[in-house]
Order: sequence, then structure tokens, then C-alpha cells
Amino acid sequence: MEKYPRLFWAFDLPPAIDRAVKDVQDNLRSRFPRLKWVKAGNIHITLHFLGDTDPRQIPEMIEALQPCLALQPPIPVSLGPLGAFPGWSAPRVLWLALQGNLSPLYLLHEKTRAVLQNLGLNLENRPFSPHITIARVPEGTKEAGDLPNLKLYTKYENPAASISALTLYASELKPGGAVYTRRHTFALEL
Ligand code: 2AM
Repeated sequence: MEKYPRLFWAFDLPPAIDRAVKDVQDNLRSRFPRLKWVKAGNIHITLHFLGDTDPRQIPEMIEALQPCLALQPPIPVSLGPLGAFPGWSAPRVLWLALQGNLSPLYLLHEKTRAVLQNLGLNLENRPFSPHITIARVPEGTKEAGDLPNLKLYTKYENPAASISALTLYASELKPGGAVYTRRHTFALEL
């Protein structure tokens, strides 16, 4: 049997927003070259992180989630300000917020959470906080001290577009960085 894949469900970015996020990374990379910038193609909005999961649960999840996703129209969003986890005083993760009416994202999070928990899957307990991780800050990086200046960074395009795909990814941690493989995609359609 396949060894337990490390799984997570994430929204793919609409192309216009994906391009705007790449522009932000391109603009900041030269100022902060020691950060680990998330590779193009790996950028997403995590909905549920499952961790190591029995692969036999993949078809069960897909079947159980189908009714929630079949009724879900695309969700309009645009980019919000830059943020830092756990906070700007000691940033470890740099992310872009989303703005617009995010209640459909929160609702979908609740509905899918209930379905996945019913299947006995172990989900993270932390509250859902929709965001787009753009870089990680290695421990001890001197550049971290300058990151709080980015709090007011607003020099980026902010196209309006709709999220229209939810994908199950398997993540493999490799020396060159995480490799994500698509295992299933639900299209959100009108
Ligand atoms: P992120 O959404 O902030 O980038 C794959 O690891 C994805 O799942 C990442 O995008 C990551 O965070 C998200 N994730 C959420 N909880 C995680 C956890 N406990 N360990 C690793 N990744 C997690």
C-alpha cells in the first residue's frame, strides 16, 4: 500500500490574483533575499491541513464532500494587506490577506470541516484564517528586523477575481522545498 501521504485541501488562486501575488514576491525578493519565497505553482489558500492520512480515505473524502462543493458557486475575493505570523514583532511567515465578503469561505470551511470530522479525520484546531503564504522566515535571519516596515506595503495590483477550484494536495518535504501533487480538484461552478 502507498505510504500515508501528507494531505491538505486548498483553494487554487484565480490566474489574475496568482499573477499579482507573484509581482509582490518579485518586488520584495531583492530586498529580502534570505527569506524562503514560496515557489510559483505552490501558492494557495489552505482550507484544511490533514497531515499523514490513510490513502483509502481519499475516495471517501471526495464522495462525502461532493454535495457541499456541487452547490458552491465561485467565491469573489481580492488581495488585502500583508500580514505576518505570529505577528510583526517576530515574523516567521509572511502572507497576503484576502478581502471582500469572506463569509462564503468561512461557511465552506465550517461545512467541509463537519464532513471531514464525520469521517474520523483529525483536523487542526486552530481557527480558520484565510491567507496566502508568500514567504517563510528562516530562524535567525537578520532581514527579519526590517520586515515590520512592510506592514504598510501597498504597492501591488489588486484585481478582483473569483476562487473557482478546491484541490486535495499531497505534500512531500524534499531538501529543495515542498513538492505538492494534486490528488483531486473540485471546480466551483455557477
Ligand atoms: P499555509 O497555508 O500557511 O501556507 C501544506 O503544508 C500547507 O498546509 C501549507 O500551505 C501550510 O500553511 C498548511 N498548514 C496548515 N497547518 C499546517 C501544519 N500543522 N503543518 C504544516 N502545514 C500546515
